[in-house]
Amino acid sequence: MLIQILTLALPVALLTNACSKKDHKVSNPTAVELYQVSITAFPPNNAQGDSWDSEIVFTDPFGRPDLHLAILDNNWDTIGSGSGYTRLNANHGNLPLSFAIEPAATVTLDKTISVYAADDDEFDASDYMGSVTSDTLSHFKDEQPDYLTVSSGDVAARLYIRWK
Ligand SMILES: [Ca+2]
Ligand SMILES: [Ca+2]
Repeated sequence: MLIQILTLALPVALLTNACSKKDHKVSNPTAVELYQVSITAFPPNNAQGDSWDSEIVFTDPFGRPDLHLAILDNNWDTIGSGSGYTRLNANHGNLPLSFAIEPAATVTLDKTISVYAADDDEFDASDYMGSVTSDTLSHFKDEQPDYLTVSSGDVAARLYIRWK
């Protein structure tokens, strides 16, 4: 419960803090550079309520997920990806999980940013976990926050951006 409260309270505190840094604002921004994604929540089990991987795999008897991301804009173009995580603890003890986006993705303000999360599988197609999508980036150009908080269903993330 304590972790849940901290997860809810922290973004509000940081966002408020970001608002006060007026000296860092870009005049007439035209794009953002997405350089990091932090996953703050993802579903503990698949849609059938089972662990993400078969428990008969001898290298991982607990069926822990292998979390991988794809970053898309609203034209469905892939604009970036991050290195993945293999065999995460089923208890989510490692959240938030940070993914460096390299090279950083430049996204113009008329677009949205979507993050697709999946359990990567060695021998068949990845298992879809969920996705989150930001508002159109121009909605944030006056405030110019350091990151956007996005959530949908069991997936939540922060999108860390630089204004350009
Ligand atoms: Ca799987
Ligand atoms: Ca897997």
